[in-house]
Amino acid sequence: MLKLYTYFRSSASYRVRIALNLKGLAYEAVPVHLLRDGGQQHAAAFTALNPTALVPVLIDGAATLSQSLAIIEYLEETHPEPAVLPKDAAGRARVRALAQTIACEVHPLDNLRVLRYLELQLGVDADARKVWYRHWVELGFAAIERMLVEDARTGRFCHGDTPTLADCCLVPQLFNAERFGVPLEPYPTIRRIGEACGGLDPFRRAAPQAQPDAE
Ligand SMILES: N[C@@H](CCC(=O)N[C@@H](CS)C(=O)NCC(=O)O)C(=O)O
Repeated sequence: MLKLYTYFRSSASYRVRIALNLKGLAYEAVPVHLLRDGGQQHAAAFTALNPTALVPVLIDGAATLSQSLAIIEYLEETHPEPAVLPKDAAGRARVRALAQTIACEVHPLDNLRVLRYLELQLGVDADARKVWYRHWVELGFAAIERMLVEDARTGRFCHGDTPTLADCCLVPQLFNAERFGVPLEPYPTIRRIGEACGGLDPFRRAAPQAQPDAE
């Protein structure tokens, strides 16, 4: 059986949980507590699997995979249906661009280790860290809102009427934004898509509060 090293609140793990559920793939969840014991992602047993000390990691037989987008693309190649990437090259590029706007432009700046570095190494206080967090989410969400509104390929979901890799990334980022109190009024399309996804069982079962390690 597939094995996923995950943390309930990790949005990169949440992306992979959604994709696994959309594809109907059963997996064993192995919790990695990102705060306990100084962060279990730094334990030698975990960095042997992923030297970057980040979750998620997916184990599929002899294959040990890291990076959520690479993992989801792997799942797409090994279990093509139901697809989370469109059939046409331009559609795939659009979905990947939406996904990477979140995974490459927003999320890395607001990751736990970045916030901790601001706090512990640079002495940035809690209010300023919140301003930092919001800034990168707002910049990314403003761009994504436009990418969605200004493109006729946006449907019930980010691209058409079935969930794609873009929705796998958008929903966890939306969850994080709400958790950090980012005002979401300026992003009606993102909110509408978030609600559409929230109505689907694969998304509900992937949510942080539905995880065995939820606190
Ligand atoms: N680009 C990576 C990001 C992975 C990542 O940042 N994971 C976070 C949780 S969402 C993590 O493990 N953080 C641990 C830390 O910051 O020490 C991916 O998409 O898998």
